This record gives sequence, structure tokens and C-alpha cells, in this order.
Amino acid sequence: MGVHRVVEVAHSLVWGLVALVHTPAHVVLVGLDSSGKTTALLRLKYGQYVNAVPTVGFNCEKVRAGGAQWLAWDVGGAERVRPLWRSYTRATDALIFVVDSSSSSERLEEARVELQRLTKQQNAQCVALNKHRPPLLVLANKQDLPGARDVNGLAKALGLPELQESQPWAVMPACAVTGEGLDEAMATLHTLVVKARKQAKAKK
Ligand SMILES: Nc1nc2c(ncn2[C@@H]2O[C@H](COP(=O)(O)OP(=O)(O)O)[C@@H](O)[C@H]2O)c(=O)[nH]1
Ligand SMILES: [Mg+2]
Repeated sequence: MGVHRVVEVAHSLVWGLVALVHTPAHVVLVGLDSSGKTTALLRLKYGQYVNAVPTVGFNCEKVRAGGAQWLAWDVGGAERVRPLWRSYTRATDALIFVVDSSSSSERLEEARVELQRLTKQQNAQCVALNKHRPPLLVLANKQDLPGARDVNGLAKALGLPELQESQPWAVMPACAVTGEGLDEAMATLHTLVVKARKQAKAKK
């Protein structure tokens, strides 16, 4: 390898790293209505509790969390708008599926069906486009409420261990109202995103 080539490779490596750290990762928040998506997003944005009104359309905020910059999209979760999730999740770097950890078994089952549908669709899209799967963070929200399930119980109820091996995922506890756990959850997601980007680069 000539000196020029070495410099070239070193240059592209350094800029690759800079891009990894500074380009905001696109992340989409999905989940059933009232799971706390907007509260979590506004908490991340303003560092305090903001009373969220039910989301019409979507919210988009640039936030810093978990040691990274994010461009976060919060899409409504009502049944009639769930088919729209697909358009937002197509080209994202990561997904956050927010769950109300205190919800009834029926509601959790509804969440499981939506989550499995979403990951299946995304899997098909990624295979078609020859892209890697964006990592999935399940945010076990509302941990402050009585009867909230822990992360293991939620992972099982949502069928996370049965997801395809090519789908990176993590589940983290949080309370969007106080902000507890949010930064740790975003740091975990960031680790998965960096890992996925590196693997995608290595494949090229
Ligand atoms: N106790 C508790 N309530 C929460 C939490 N996160 C959100 N909420 C409440 O749940 C309701 C729905 O929240 P919202 O963010 O609008 O849900 P979205 O429909 O998923 O965007 C609101 O009344 C929030 O104040 C949490 O961690 N704990
Ligand atoms: Mg909302």
C-alpha cells in the first residue's frame, strides 16, 4: 500500500468516526396510544415534564440523549393511524417501541401483535433493500405505576426472544414523567446503532 493510500484510508476512517458521533441518528417512536411516546420525547427535549396532548399527525424533535444526537419522530399510536408507522420506520436508524408496563394483559397482547407486525414488515423491507435491521429499543415505560411489569416480563409478553436473530433489540425500564431511565435507555440504543452501522460498513 502506498503512502497516499494509507493517508486516504486513515482520512476516511477518521471522518467515518466523526460522522458516527455527530450525524443525528433518525429514530422513530411507536407504540400503542397513551403508552407515553410524546411525554418521553418532550421529556428528552426539554428535560422536564410537559403535559402532552394526544398526538395528531406527528412530532419531530432534535434531542441529545444517551451521549448522542437524535432526530426523533413521534408518530400517533391510535389504531387508525398505525398503518402510517410503516412510512416512518422505512428509512430510520432505530426504533423505539414504547409500552405502558402497567397495562392489562389484553393491551399487552395488542402491543405484541403490533410490534411483531412492525418488525416483520421491516424485515421484509430490509431484505428487499439489502439493508441491515435498525435496532429496536423497547421502552418499558410507566415503571412508577403499581403493577408495572419488569423488563423480563415485558420481553416475554411481547415475544422479543422470538424475534429474528438479525434483529438487534434491547428492553429498558423508564418513567417518562420523571425522566428516570430515559438517558440510560438512549445510551443502550446508541450502542446498538453504532454496532449496526459498523457491521453495515464492514459488509460493504
Ligand atoms: N404514571 C406515568 N404516567 C405516564 C408516564 N408516561 C406518560 N404518562 C402519562 O400517560 C398519558 C399518555 O401519555 P402520552 O405521552 O400522550 O402518550 P402517547 O399517546 O404514547 O404519546 C399522559 O397522561 C402522560 O402523562 C409514566 O412514565 N408514568
Ligand atoms: Mg402522543
